[in-house]
Amino acid sequence: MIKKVLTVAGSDSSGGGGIQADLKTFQEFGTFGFTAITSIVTMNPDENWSHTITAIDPELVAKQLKTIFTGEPLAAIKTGMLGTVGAIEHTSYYLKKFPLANLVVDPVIACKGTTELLQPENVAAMKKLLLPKALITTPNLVEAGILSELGDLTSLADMQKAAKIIYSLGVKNVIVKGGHRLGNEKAIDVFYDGRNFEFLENELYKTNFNHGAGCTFAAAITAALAKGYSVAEACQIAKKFVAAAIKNGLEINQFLGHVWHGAYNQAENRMLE
Ligand code: PXL
Repeated sequence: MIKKVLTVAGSDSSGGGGIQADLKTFQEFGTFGFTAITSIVTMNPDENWSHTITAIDPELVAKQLKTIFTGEPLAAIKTGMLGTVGAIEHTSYYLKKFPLANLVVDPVIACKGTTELLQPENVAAMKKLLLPKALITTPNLVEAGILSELGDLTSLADMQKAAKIIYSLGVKNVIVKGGHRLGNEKAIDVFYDGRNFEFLENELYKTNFNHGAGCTFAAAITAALAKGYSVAEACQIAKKFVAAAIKNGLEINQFLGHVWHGAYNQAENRMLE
């Protein structure tokens, strides 16, 4: 039976991040994707691609969840941009009613191209209602700085410190993504399971076509968990998957370029175009 996987997240109208990244990634992993849309992000080419986030009414989020949680249980759930405290509360209700081990919380606190941070009350609700139920959370450097309340993180030691603090919020595993912001030669992530640290390394690709990388990474972890991989294995697989997606990034328009979610499975086929 194909594994059912859900993303509770925002819609990225530009197609590279958010639920679009999640569904494309779920499909590449051979899982069956469901979506509960919490917000819609639009970009304005007349204002240098400035982002606007429009939240969906929490009652409509609840209706989507009710639809999705009918029938065979889900194998894994990912949360991304959550829009409102109401959406977080409804998601938490369904996680209580239908407990599952494979919850991945991608703590989307800001997206590239906007200085608008997720409201502090959303961060508080995510910490209280979602992180304690999660198998893993996947903050980038900025998000890890906010969740840990350590502020700017500039070294691997800082990332380890933040991972420990975030772990203490009740999540079973933490992976802090160093990415290009760490300013290292390599793309290094710090994985912490409450006992040991592991460093996941990959070549750092010099590209601007990397929109959607974070969502794609967390979606790949979610799909790999659904397929039965351990959380450590899922992170390794996701790292390779997103590295291929970044390496094969695509220019979308004059403002941005996306990772290509199909690259891991299909990169060679592009040569035939
Ligand atoms: O990359 C973070 C992100 C997450 N979710 C949605 C987004 C973005 C960035 O644009 O649009 C819906």
